[in-house]
Amino acid sequence: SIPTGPAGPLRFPRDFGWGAATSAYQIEGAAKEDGRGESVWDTFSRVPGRTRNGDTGDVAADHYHRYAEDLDLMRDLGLRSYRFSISWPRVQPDGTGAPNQRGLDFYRRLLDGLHERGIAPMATLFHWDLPQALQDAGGWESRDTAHRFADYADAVFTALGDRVPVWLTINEPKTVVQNGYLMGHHAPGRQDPDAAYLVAHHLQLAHGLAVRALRAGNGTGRIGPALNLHPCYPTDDSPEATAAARLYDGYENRLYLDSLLKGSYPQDVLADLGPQSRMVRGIRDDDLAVISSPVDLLAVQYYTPIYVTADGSTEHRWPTSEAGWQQIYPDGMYDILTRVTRDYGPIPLTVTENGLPTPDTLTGDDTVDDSGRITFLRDHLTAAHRAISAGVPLESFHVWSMLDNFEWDEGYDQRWGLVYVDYATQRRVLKRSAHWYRSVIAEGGF
Ligand code: GBH
Repeated sequence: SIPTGPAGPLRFPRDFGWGAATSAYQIEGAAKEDGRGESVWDTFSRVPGRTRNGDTGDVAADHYHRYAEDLDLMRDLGLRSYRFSISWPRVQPDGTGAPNQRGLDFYRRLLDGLHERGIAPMATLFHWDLPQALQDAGGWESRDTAHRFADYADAVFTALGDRVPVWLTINEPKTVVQNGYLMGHHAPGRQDPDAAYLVAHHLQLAHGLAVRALRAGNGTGRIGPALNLHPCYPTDDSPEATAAARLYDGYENRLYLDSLLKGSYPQDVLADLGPQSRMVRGIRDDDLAVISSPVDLLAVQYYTPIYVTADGSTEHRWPTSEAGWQQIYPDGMYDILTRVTRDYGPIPLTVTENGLPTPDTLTGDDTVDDSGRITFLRDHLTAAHRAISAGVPLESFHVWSMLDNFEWDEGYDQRWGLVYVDYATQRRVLKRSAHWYRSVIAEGGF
């Protein structure tokens, strides 16, 4: 690895896509407005004990009403790219059928506002808010849901395709698999490993069908998947730890990357699941060809490494953030970006999420001192820059998140934003990190 001294300066490519990211259920609120249907997160967040303090996304950051103000903040920061997600139950309240025009209109206003401010949109089609009606019909355990997703994607491409240069299909299929179906602390709250990997297959299939729908229809723009990748390191150099880390890597990374970019599932994972697993029995002849339909770019989300012991359990090596699962390890950014390029070829990459929660408080003079976020982002951007220097075709980088928001089962306690949201008043205050990011964008580095 190329050493980079703290003396800087680091300069990114002139056209680098400096960005920030959000998702619909986490910021929009307006849960019952303009014909929006219910999603699995409306249901799940109402089950007692499922979210911290019983928090829900009913109001969230009220972005549905305050989007113009939020767009102005993005312009003030100088953002070049804004990644957001489209709420399926706003577009199709029951998950099927004719689109709800009022729901689409919101995204058209948002896209017009981005265009007016010179910010490139990046639209995610699915960030976990499955219409509850489709969950009632089997959810992602049902193969039919993949086809419903392609229909929904087609409706969105038709309505908004003239305004979106980059589409992302499914945000972090792995999180739906692991948190929704293995551990159960995300919607729909299941703990069923056999179901979980069938869900993985159907999410991958849904991605591929949506890619094909874009190519077949009127939609323009580029398209790709959004994966959260975790570098998996053995805790020692014994053959046992090395093998355990390799299999862990299969479940965390290759299950998704290989099927999308090589057209096959990793043999070690398939063997570990076994021929009688619902997933292996659920793979049909053409599925891998659909899943590996050529994409234009790959979106990578990096938060933490995983250290795997000889017996296949995990350990922490580095200080954790306010999110106990997150170890702060900037070199993991370099490792995962260079690894993807090495193993899967020079496909254009974007980082669509990177960030951390900090214990932010608003002081009397309206400042929020989140210096931990500045250090974190500076170190991860330095690692990303090192990857670019090593030949990784990285186009853009999006901080998670633009705004403080509903952090799923953690509710509103964890604050991930560049912008502080005072939920009592919905007032926005730029944190120190936002001021810092603005100068990074203006300078093209730091
Ligand atoms: C992303 O997920 C999401 O895309 C985004 O919506 C979210 O707000 C952001 O990150 C911050 O979390 O409790 O030990 O089971 C990141 C991947 C997967 C990280 C689930 C936390 C729970 C770990 N997340 N994981 S654990």
